[in-house]
Amino acid sequence: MPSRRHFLAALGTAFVARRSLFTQPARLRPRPTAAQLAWQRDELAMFLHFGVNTFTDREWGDGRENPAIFSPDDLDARQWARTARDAGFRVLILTAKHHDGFCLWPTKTTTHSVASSPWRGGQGDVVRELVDACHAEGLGAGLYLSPWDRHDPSYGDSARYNDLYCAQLTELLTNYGPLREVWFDGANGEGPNGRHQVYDWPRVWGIVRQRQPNAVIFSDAGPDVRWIGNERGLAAETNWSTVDPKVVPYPGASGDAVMDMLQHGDPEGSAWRPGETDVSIRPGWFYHVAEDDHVKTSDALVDLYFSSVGRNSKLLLNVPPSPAGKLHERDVANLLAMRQRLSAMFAEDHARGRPATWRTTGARSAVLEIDLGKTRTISVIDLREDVIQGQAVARYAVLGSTGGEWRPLSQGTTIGYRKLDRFSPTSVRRVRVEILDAVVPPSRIAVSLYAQEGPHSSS
Ligand code: FUL
Repeated sequence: MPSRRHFLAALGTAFVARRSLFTQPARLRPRPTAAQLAWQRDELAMFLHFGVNTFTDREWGDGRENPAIFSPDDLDARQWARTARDAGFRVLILTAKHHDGFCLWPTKTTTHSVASSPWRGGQGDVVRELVDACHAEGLGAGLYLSPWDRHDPSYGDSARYNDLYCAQLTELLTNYGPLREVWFDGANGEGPNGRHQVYDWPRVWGIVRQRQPNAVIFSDAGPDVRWIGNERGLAAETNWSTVDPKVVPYPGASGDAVMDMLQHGDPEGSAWRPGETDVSIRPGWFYHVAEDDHVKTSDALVDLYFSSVGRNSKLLLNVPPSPAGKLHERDVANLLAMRQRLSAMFAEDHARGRPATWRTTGARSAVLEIDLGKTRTISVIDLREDVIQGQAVARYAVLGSTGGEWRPLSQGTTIGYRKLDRFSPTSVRRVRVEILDAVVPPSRIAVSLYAQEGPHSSS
């Protein structure tokens, strides 16, 4: 049993530790690396689930698929990349291998790949076509290599499979030029032989660092970018980019504390690890003809933008190619309509160039006030912290006035890279953003103000 003296000493240490966090100079707080910052500024990435499941109409293949079924007759990676670029996406991430173990590139590690398929006479390489298309359209490329492999007989023989997995990863990270993101999930089911596989994550991260030092590594457990904790496209209202790495020790860890950390982060966390929001434009991750009538509408896609990018996250939106090897026309149309709506909405910033004052009101509070010069109707506010300095704001309120009393427009907790609030259209001449609490003295925030639909909106 610890003595009372020990208990008080421990309490004292805890108190000092906590106090020192709040009095710590802002420069000691975690901050993003250049790669994490670039990742966040991209805002939108497109996920492409494509493989044998596209031809079997399944979500998870069992590893017994015959490579002969992989036969897209009109595969057009340029169409994927063009659509992504036109819709405002900056990066494409392809499932180089999903849980079924079928490799979309001609790997030397197994014959279970495109090399055994009739596509392009067995000479094709989807990863190469994706990377080339991204470069041609000025986009970045990323790859998802599922650790769970339901095909390979070595899966479950941990050391042997880890060698195979690392060899596959090394091929992908060596032969296709610079990648922007390497995507891992924690799925860890049984292999074909019913045995359990133990992954070697430190070795995997080490290979990425060595081969692609400028890429961010995504997994539940980071180390660069964390999962947001659901596949519905919802970052939490309170979303810190810092986490306590001990709470999510490895990809696929589960439990309430893990989910809480993934969704909210931790204001006192020691690691900068912002959340990525992955969701599909269709109910499934892979293409199913039966879901052609269930493609998310442009309104739903705009809502997803607000609930991810607009909550200090990044949107990784899955748009699965069809068996022909192309994005379906409905998905394309809805994506372009989403872009039109966002462009119209953000066309005119009523705060741009207007005089603004910033005044600190306490150790961890401040007020920003903007004079719009004339009365404007606004319904969207865009708040941004300078995250190069880290993340500080813990609570804020937005008010507007036409000259008389201040009326509340919106309120929230964290801001981070970008916080977007929508409210009913309101006429204002002055806008005030009150920073009510922060974990360190807050730096000046940036504010933009918009009407829901811009002046040139056609919809
Ligand atoms: C999960 C997988 O099990 C799903 O099939 C999908 O790939 C999703 C993005 O990640 O872990």
